[in-house]
Amino acid sequence: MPNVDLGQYQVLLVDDEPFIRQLTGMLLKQLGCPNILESGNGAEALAQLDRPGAHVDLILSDLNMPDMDGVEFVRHLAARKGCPPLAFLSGAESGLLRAAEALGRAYFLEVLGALAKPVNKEALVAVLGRMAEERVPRAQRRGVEITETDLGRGIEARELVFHYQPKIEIASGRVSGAEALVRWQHPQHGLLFPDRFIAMAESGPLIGPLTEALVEIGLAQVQEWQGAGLHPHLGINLSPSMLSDVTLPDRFAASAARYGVPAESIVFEITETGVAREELVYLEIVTRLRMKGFHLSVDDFGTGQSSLQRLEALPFGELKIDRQFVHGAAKNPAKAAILEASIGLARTLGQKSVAEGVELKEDWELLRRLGCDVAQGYFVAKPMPAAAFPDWVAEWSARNASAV
Ligand code: G
Ligand code: G
Ligand code: MN
Repeated sequence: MPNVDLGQYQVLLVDDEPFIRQLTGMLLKQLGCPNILESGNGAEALAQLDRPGAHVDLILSDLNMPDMDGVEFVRHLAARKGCPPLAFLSGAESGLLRAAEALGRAYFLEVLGALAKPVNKEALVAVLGRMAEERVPRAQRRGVEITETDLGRGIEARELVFHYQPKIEIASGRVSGAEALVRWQHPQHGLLFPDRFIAMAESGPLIGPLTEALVEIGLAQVQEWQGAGLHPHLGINLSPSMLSDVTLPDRFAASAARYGVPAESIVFEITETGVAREELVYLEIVTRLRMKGFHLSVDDFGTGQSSLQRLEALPFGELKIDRQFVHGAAKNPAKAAILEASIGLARTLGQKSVAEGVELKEDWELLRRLGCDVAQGYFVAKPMPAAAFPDWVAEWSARNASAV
């Protein structure tokens, strides 16, 4: 169990069967999570959420309920501001649970998973764990209103930092790179995660300055590492909305030259949704990024709508398989099949396969058997501040050397 203090979380349980609410509530209490609200259907749950002063950190909701079922409930939740993360409970077939998950995600809700009823402890722990990561407890950041002006100020004041998560070559155990994940060290609100500000930036005028600032932070970091004899590739995320400015490749190349960092050290991770975009401008930008020597990676592969034909046509050298196909694959034949097919596809296209979200040893072993090239996830390490990275690499390398 990750280090979360569940005692301060408030959970809303939505199910029409009192027995299921009782059983699930009992398990939650056993896991150290005593603050539970209950509702018998979606309408009641919405009323609970609307009560003045009410706060909920996690919603566990049934799908099949009288009056307002789980699907309608999701639609209402999506229309609200600041909806807490949710997970579904259902006796329904697993295909239906997956469809409900997909629907929630399509509405941009944070869907943590689906639990078959009766809920077992292991599955519940997994959902609670997903809520945790190393995030600031939601209780501490509730009610924080982030504005564009504030973000603009934060960028200027250099309050954005990267945390770095190692990427490991599975066959050799070597550290092949790191992914840069942005955090905002906010003077009043503490450490803020990208879900709080990236989307806002993407839809407004800050997208340009933000992209520029992040690439500079990454380049400065690589320069520092190279000075210290470290040569990991650095993965930098680019949102599709950042790829509409044709001068980007030239500007990135000029920045890299200024820092004395070879373009080959940078891997731009671009989500598959972006890869699928038809615009010529997009095509031009990714092609020219590659021409300048930067590497390109298809992020979250398997969740977007890119066609296989386009994947073949674009100059991507790396396929990052989305964690939903990685986590638990060793025990889930459907996931394992998708994983195997994705790794095979990458190999056929001459691309490197990277599995993200590797949390379990058994999934790591499966990836090794399937011939996946690189793994990233909590099983190896969580994202860490820049200052911790060199020591971590030294420790990992020493442990790895003594293991072979
Ligand atoms: O750890 P995590 O919460 O950092 O990241 C959540 C998501 O936010 C990632 O999947 C990634 O898509 C996005 N993200 C993280 N860092 C960056 C960044 O520097 N730039 C962009 N555009 N997206 C990022
Ligand atoms: O979409 P993007 O690939 O850029 O995703 C990176 C996100 O995944 C970050 O939010 C990061 O913190 C998170 N992450 C990294 N490793 C794991 C893991 O093992 N499990 C889970 N649940 N999330 C992870
Ligand atoms: Mn990424």
